[in-house]
Amino acid sequence: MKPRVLALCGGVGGAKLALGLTHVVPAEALAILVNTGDDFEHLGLHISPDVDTVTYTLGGISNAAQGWGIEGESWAFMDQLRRLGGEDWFQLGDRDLALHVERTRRLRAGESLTAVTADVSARLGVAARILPMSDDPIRTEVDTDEGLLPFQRYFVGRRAEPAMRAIHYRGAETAIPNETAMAALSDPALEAVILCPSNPWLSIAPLLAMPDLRAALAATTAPVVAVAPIVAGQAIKGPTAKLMREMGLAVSADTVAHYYHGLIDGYMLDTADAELGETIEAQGIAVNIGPTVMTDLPSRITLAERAIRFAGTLPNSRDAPCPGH
Ligand code: FO1
Repeated sequence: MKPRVLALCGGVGGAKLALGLTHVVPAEALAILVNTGDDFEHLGLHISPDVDTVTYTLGGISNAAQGWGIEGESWAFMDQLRRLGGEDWFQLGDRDLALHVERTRRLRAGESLTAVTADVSARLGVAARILPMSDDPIRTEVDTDEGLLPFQRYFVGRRAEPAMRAIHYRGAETAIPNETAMAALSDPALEAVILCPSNPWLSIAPLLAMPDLRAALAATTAPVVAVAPIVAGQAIKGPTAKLMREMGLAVSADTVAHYYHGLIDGYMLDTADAELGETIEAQGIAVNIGPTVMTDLPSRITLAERAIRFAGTLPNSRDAPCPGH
């Protein structure tokens, strides 16, 4: 069945709303397009952190407090690796390691990341479709005052401390976007596209860096709704606010709305930012104001319900000339 709702997301923040959506949209009607720009080869293994975070979260086995990896993990592999002088800057739990080993074997045997992800997520009890954004390699690299860093070296290795100068999405220009997502975006029956509250520049931008996907998003007849990842000038988690400061951008929810301008019909603002509503509406983007901070499963489900309901009230107004321009 073609998806009726398509969610675009990265890791932790996105996975929370994706989980909420699985309680609101029937599994066979929901597809989640996930960032693979964080993927990398490590210890000879192909690791897909955002795909795995979404898979574990929807499979109900994620370490919610940590935001990544599996709950109740054991660390015998890492302990022994350290004793052997192996690279221990990136923590791989024993159960998580099994996925990286098996996925790497299957990729080397010629299977696509999409096919492996579909099988793995089904085996872990996930009914919704988890779609890697492309089977072609896209690698986020962060140009910093310490030089050019592959994403995980920046994010985990250096704890996102170096000052960011620029972000590159290597390979995005030529990567072929996931075909299920592309078909959904051109399907008149698609009811909503939800941009989850992941880091726009690190987790959503790699998706938008694929020209065909960006064009399909801009052209879709479905209403596109983004959920603000910034509340009252703060990022919920991760380096979003720091990156915005390093880009000389105001750390505010309306900065993100502007970044998505031309791609979104609606924007969900937290009540703390209600006063920003008017400036965002002046950009031709409808605004929905209410709690957007997800602290537990009920709040994720409520936000997902509101996002779908809000999308249902929106015409696809992107074609209309923006008032005031
Ligand atoms: N994040 C960390 O801060 N430290 C880690 O050691 C770490 C290991 C790890 C292993 C598997 C995985 O799927 C994710 C992991 N992450 C770790 C999180 C990961 O770097 C981020 O979730 C994404 O790349 C950014 O969204």
